[in-house]
Amino acid sequence: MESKKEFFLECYKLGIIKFGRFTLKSGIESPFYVDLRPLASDPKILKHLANYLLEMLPLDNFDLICGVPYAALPMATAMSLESYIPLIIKRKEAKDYGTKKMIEGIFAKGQNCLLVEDVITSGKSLLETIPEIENEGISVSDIVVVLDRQQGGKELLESKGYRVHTLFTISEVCTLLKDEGHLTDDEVLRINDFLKGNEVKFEEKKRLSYEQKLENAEHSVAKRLLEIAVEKKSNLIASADVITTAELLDLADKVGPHIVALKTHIDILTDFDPDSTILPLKDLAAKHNFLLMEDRKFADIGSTQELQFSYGIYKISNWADFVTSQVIGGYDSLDCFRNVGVVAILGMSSKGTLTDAHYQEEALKVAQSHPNVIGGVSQKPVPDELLHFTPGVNLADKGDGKGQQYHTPQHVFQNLQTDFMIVGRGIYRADNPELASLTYKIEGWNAYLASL
Ligand code: BMP
Repeated sequence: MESKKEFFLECYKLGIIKFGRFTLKSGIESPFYVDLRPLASDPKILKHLANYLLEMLPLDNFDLICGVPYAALPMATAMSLESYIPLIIKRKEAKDYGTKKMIEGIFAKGQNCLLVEDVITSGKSLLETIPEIENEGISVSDIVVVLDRQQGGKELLESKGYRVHTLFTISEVCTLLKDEGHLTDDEVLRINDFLKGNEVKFEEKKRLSYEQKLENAEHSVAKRLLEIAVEKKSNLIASADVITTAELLDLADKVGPHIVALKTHIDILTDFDPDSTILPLKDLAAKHNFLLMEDRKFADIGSTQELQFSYGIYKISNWADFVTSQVIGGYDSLDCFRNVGVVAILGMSSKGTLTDAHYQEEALKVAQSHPNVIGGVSQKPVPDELLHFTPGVNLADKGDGKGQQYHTPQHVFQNLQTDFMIVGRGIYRADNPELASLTYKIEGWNAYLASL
């Protein structure tokens, strides 16, 4: 086997430790996050790990091996296969039917069991697990742990008389990663501070400017939007939720000079006609230099979306620069939006929206990985590589009585770190939409500058 150091670096490549800013279950902010589950995805590493753990132990002492669910289960299984010590499985909850057993497998009272754990932090979860095994008449003398986070767990268990064997400690791992250039001195200092029990100060993450986003942007539509923002000093998208072509074109002409994009719901027009609606709209977009964003919120399988995008009377693919899409149809459902940018709906502005934290996390993964996606509609910060669009902005109102929830430009730029605010009724319902769009443009730009 390679050296322990080389072995750790192999494990590290699987993404088992991340450094940055993480909120732990307890609410404490931690400068690192450990998840050893990926180790089971590489059979060679898992086998080596089992052997490293076994090497540290007085194997003759043990009649049984048991992993603490779930992360340590494959580790305990691999150790059992390598050592021929029989495995037992501890359930997380007793079965509510049949035998109500907590421990599965063949064992006898009086046998001694080696307990396997992936990570030890405070030791509290081990102290809950051990009695459940001991209640079956099995004794526990030793615990073997892959990584000790050095937050008192080992000491706590040793004070109760258990022997705790740890393969790696977090300090040892940090030194190793620093030597290999994966961690800076500052990060190591912060981690050491955290391990000493001090509250760690994280630098407030700065939002990126449009120029910085432009440097990183890959999609041509994202680039054009950012270029227009810089040129016009505007981050305003006007939502033209009007129902006649005349109103749409009138609004587009009035607000055009102040916006980066005009957002349409083309299917609410009562008199849509490709020639008299779309051709003049495209002319106005060219005249005032803004993009067309069709807020179709596609939400179907890829094949149907493809038809909705290119056929029917609206033929959105012929004229929209970018479209909104739910990502509920999954990654492949976005493939059909070739040549346009997609703004993924990650979280909605309306009260009681079903886009909860879990949905947003999963939707974000799709958005971040799909090359057609330029950004997301969201009511919370999104990763830097995506453009962030936020509707629900109004200077006068808090809501519309129909579920819409409004915030100010200050809030969305400062707290949500949005890139583009979307304003509908605040502009098209104003007595003077042109003036209103200018006011929102200035408010939005100042709020953006203040948030930098
Ligand atoms: P208004 O500013 O009048 O509330 O309009 C908001 C616009 O943004 C509407 O066109 C709406 O469809 C859209 N929108 C939203 O309000 N919340 C979302 O989460 C997503 C949206 O696209």
